[in-house]
Amino acid sequence: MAANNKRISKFMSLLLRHRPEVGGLTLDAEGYVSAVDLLRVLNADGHDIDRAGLNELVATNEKKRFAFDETGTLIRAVQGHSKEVNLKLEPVTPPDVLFHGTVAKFLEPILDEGLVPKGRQHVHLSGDWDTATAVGSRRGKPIVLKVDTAGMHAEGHAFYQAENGVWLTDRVPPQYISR
Ligand code: HQG
Repeated sequence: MAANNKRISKFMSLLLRHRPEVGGLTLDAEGYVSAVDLLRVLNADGHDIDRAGLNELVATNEKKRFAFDETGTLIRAVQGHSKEVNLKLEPVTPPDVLFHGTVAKFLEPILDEGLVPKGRQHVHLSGDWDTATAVGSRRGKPIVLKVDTAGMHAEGHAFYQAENGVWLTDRVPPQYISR
């Protein structure tokens, strides 16, 4: 991804997940804003990007963080929100095991109270060890935890998969977590 697009992607994550008001934007119930409005905000903030550039950014973003609606006029972040939005994801059966990347300082509270969403709307889980390692590495030396998703699912916990493949659930009680 071009350095320029990386900067724009970071600003878009702020606007579309956490603080749309920074750009004078309001997310609709499903987290969308008008692509025209978003471009206006990006341009006003000094980012040189037009609609073709936005299409390219969405298509090439390494974590597929953003998506247009089916009309192409609206855009949203596909996961990672702290703002309350209803992504309208259907519950799906997860693989038997999923992974969560974190760091040592969180281990004790996690094993004590389980995984909780903290600032976001969901706990984020990864489908494979390497992705979880990368997620944990954002904060330091990564620790990967295994989650017994089959056990959770059998007990009625709902799982969702965002458009970019990230697994989401409301919380993970400690008895389903192992190292
Ligand atoms: C930790 C990135 C103490 C949890 C990534 C994590 C991901 C607890 C932090 C996405 C805890 C929350 C999400 C407890 C959980 N006590 N700490 N009970 N339960 N934690 O950033 O999963 O690049 O909200 O281990 O790739 O790190 O933004 O979640 O360390 O997909 O697209 O609390 O963000 O994607 O941190 O990352 P986060 P996350 P993007």
